[in-house]
Formats: sequence, structure tokens, C-alpha cells
Amino acid sequence: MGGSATSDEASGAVLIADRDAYAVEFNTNNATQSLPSNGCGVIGDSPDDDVWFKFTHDGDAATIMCHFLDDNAVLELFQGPVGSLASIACGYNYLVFPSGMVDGQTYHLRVYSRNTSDLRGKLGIFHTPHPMESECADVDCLGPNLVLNPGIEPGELNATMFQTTGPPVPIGHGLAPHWHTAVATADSYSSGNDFADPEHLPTNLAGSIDLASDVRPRGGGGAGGAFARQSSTYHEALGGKLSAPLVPGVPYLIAFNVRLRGNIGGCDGFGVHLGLEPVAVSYPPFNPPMQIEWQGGPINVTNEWQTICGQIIADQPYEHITIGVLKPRDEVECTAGIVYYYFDDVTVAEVIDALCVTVDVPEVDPATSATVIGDGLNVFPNPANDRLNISIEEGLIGEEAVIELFDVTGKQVHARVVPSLASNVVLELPAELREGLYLVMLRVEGHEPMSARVILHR
Ligand SMILES: [Ca+2]
Ligand SMILES: [Ca+2]
Ligand SMILES: [Ca+2]
Repeated sequence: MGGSATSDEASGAVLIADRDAYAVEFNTNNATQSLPSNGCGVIGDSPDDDVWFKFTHDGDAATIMCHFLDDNAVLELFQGPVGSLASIACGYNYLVFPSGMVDGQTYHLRVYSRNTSDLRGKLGIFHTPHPMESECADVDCLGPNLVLNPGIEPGELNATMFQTTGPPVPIGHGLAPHWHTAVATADSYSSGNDFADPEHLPTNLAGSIDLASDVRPRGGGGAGGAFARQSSTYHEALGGKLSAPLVPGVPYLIAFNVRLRGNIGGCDGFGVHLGLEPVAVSYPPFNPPMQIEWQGGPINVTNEWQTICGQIIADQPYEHITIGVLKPRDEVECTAGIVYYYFDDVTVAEVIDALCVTVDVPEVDPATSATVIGDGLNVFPNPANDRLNISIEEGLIGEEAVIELFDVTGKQVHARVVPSLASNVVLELPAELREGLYLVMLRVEGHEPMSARVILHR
């Protein structure tokens, strides 16, 4: 750790060597202005007390975070040698590395109070994982993220439900660009809010609500937040928008990152709801037509960011996403009475290659609504190679049936009529079929169609 060294001039800039920790403390008391203001997009920008740091870029995306501030900080990043430093980015209490930074190159950073008072705080450079990176799938197997503002980053719109001033924000109110309060009064946070506001992440000496857990966004400077409660009608969820509607018949990975505030226990029932319209309701449940739920059992969300994910095949051109605790109210189980969660980095992306998605496909129900072809078909093995066994439930034995196979685009690639179903039907998988995800469907007149998703692995 760098201790409390502070340099008033760039020539003596304090080296930030560590990552993922608040490596240096600083105090601008007695510091004087070293370079003119670049404006930095801050009203009243006042680098009268700038102090200097430097670091060598390691090539990884990162965010510089200020913590335990006693006032608001402006951060300004420079490239080039001391004596001809060129400003490349500014931040307000935090600074996201701009694109174009060069691996191995040394950069300088100055920090100063936004106003003319002294500023104390600590500072760290925190690596930013790829927004779609998780153990659920290799990012290379996924198409572009369809979630607009997946990082729940603040922008022009930067409201929290629990504003320190002003009237309460109604349901459906915007939280961050392309995000709104979907169920009850979910929240959003900005690391760039005023240091004294409780909506500020990371927190500060005055805010105090998260001193124990030092919550930082998973990426960038913004995150969502929501309450959940044991045996209560009151759960919150955030609603977001996709850049394009889902394509029916196409598989998508759905993922979001969640962590607790503090280590006080947790609830189960996290899920994603995909809808044709944005959700904005006072209280759950709201009968989601399609959802994934965390299958990992209750309560294991911790004080670290973790990914909850699932895979679906779209049955409708959904264009809106809602994340939160979506279980019916009487079924949510919590280890603590009231639990609070942060959300960040939401993914809805087409699965280009089903083989590198690690989500267990058969465990994720595609849908729960009547508009959807039901699933419930038992098939094995899965993944399959050259043939697939379909277990037929007793009531259908002897019936005439049609067995169809669809590829990820929804195109029928194989169909076969079975005059009389036996308890096990063997489906030969045509050699010309490519590896990937398929939907096998069984239709019997007078019965709901049944289906299962199968990975073909040659
Ligand atoms: Ca200075
Ligand atoms: Ca100042
Ligand atoms: Ca974020």
C-alpha cells in the first residue's frame, strides 16, 4: 500500500503500483495549482490544490475510484511526459479508463477538490471485468449485448428513488439511461453523485451506509439496487430496454451480476423477466410470461459480485428486461428480514455457439406462459451425438405423433411421423445437421405439444 504520500507536482507523482485496492491516501492541504483547468465538464472546476499520481497501464480496462472523500474530487488523466502532459480524460469522484490507452505506458493523474476547500480521500485503480464475462459462457460464443446501458451507468438521467431532496419518485421513473423502477421503488447509484449523498458508491465518511462492505460498481461508475424481504409483498426490480427485439426461436444467454450490501444474509428467487412492454408495477408478482430464475438454491449471494444466468429460446419478440427478486411473494426465502442487493452488468445476447455456454440447458425452463410451447419432454443423452432417446409418458403410448426438430433459427430441419408411440422413441439425428442447439418437439393430437432443447455434439 502506498500510504499517505502526496505530491504537489507531476514531477514527483506518487506511483500507484497495486490494483484492485485503495492503494494511496491523499490530502490536498497546502497543495497549489500545477496546471490550468481544462474545464473537465465540471461547473466551478478549481484545480487550485491538485496533487499528482502516476501508474503504468497494464492493458486491462479499469476504473479509478475515490473513497472516503470529505468533499467532491475531480480526477484528470494525462498522457505524455512531465512537461508536456496532455489531458485525455476527466472524472468526477471516479474515472473510467478511456479507450486508446497503451499497454506499458505511464500515465499521470491529478486529483483536486471541485471547490476551493481541501480534499482528503483514498484512491485506487480497480480492474473492470468485461460486462459479459462470467462462468456462464465464453464471451466469444455470444452475439452483441442487446441491453442498452448494460452497466446501469449514470448519464444525464441519474436519479435514485431515495433522493435526499425533492418529492418521492413514482414507479416507472427513470433510474439511469434506459433503466427505470420496474417493481416497487428500485434504485440506482452513481459513484459520481455528490460525496455526501447516500446514493454515492463507493461511500464516504459522511454517507456511512456501506462503510462495512465498500461497495463498488462491478464496472464503471453506476449500479442498480433493490430490496427483498422474507414473507412480504415488498420486493423491488429494475426494468431495462433492449436495443432490438429478440428473435423468436433463437437462443439467448440472459445474465446479470448481483451482490449484497453487507454480509447480512440473502434471499432466493432472483430472475429475469422478458416482456413485450416495460414493466412498471407497485408490487410483485406480475405473472411474468417468460423468466429465468436462479437455480442455485437460496441465499448464497455474497458480498462479492456474482453472476446469475440462464438460457432461453425466445418465443416472442421481447424488447424489455426486468431484473430482481421475481419469485411469487409467498415463496421467497430469506435468511435475513430485509436484504438489499446491487445489480450491474446485464446481458441479453444471442448464443452463437451453444457448446461454450456452461449453463445447464435442460434445467432452464424456456417459459411459463400458455402462449409458449410447453416443454417437459424427456430426452437423453444430452448433448446427443447420432441419436436421441425420447421417453414417452404413459398416457401417450400408442398414439400417433409427429416429431420435429428445429434449429436455433426456428427452421424445421427434420420431421417424422410415428404411427404408434412406444415408451421410448429413438430419433436418428441426420448426419448433415451441424453441431449446436436444437429444439425437439413432440405433437400428439389433443395434447399440448412437448419439447426439449438438445445440444448436438458430434
Ligand atoms: Ca499542485
Ligand atoms: Ca480545488
Ligand atoms: Ca456499472
